[in-house]
Amino acid sequence: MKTVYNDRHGLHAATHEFFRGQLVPAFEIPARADYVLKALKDAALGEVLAPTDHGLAPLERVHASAYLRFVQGAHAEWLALGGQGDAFPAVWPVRSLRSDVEPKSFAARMGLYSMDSGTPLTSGSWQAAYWGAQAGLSGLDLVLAGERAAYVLTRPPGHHAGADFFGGYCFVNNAAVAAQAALDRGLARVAILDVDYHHGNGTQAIFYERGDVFYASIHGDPQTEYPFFLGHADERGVGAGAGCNANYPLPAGASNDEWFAALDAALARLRAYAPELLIVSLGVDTYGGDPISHFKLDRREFNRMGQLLAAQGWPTLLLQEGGYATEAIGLNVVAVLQGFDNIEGQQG
Ligand code: SP5
Ligand code: ZN
Repeated sequence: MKTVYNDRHGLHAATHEFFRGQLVPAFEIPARADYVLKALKDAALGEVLAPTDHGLAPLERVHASAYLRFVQGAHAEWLALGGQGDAFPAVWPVRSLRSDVEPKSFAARMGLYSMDSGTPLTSGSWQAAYWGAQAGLSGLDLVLAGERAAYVLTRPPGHHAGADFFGGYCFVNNAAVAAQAALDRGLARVAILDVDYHHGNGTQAIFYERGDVFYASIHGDPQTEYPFFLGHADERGVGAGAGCNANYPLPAGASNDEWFAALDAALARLRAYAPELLIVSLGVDTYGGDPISHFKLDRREFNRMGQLLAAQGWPTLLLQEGGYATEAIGLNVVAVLQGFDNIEGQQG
């Protein structure tokens, strides 16, 4: 399988993030992608390509222009105000406060356009995230040109980013941008399967009222796991999107049998939807050794996951999301991709 590698990912390099009121070493770091790239090359998995530039327009199809403009200029604004290092939000327009007026204050706009304080906005966040979306679009080009599947190696991840907010280490929703671009290129039905440990609140919200994208997610129960405020089983879509959203929350500590039962159920829903393209939000923070997550998958299970995804027969775009056991992430991703490719070999 070919990989599109966002070679600008290292421009987003946070040192710290907030956790329980303290600055702790950042989890979402450049070494993550470096380890994956090394593992892909060691496994000789296929060609590694650079992204081509599709411009800002495909990002504006899912994100508010004012939000994209803000992220693009935010770190320079922060420095101009005397800020040092990475920028963090500290105040949010929660219930009863207005979010329809964009304040002049930088601190206020940081809050207006974010969902948490755990996402450092760095000098290179915009560049890295922009090129991540371009990598996703370039991977989509490969699949629409007839590749059975493509993998997009990028960071920061995307699935927590909403139409007009960042959070959960995410700034631009790569899966949503790619799904919308596929529709804009003439497809009628796209499925997004999100296997990251965390619910992809941004992706769900972007397509919640639409029937042309089916979002399915297996994740830690939001009662106890980030992002806490979305991802429950009773969220099924509304309006034209009614019945096109399926959440499979599992308790922290869930067994691998429970995880694969949820995958079976999610895939059955997707088969009934009959998508023309599958986009996989491929977080490998479901790994037993992940430092911030609580599922128990290992190499064997990642390989099986890849086989099951390939067995559906849909053109498939796999996009990197989370995974924070830095040294293991490369082998975990390769296990998924090898599982996918084996099935392809047996069928072909
Ligand atoms: C894309 C993705 O996987 N985003 C995850 C965002 C999680 N944000 C909350 C992180 C909480 C960190 N907890 C540290 C626990 C240390 N023992
Ligand atoms: Zn995650």
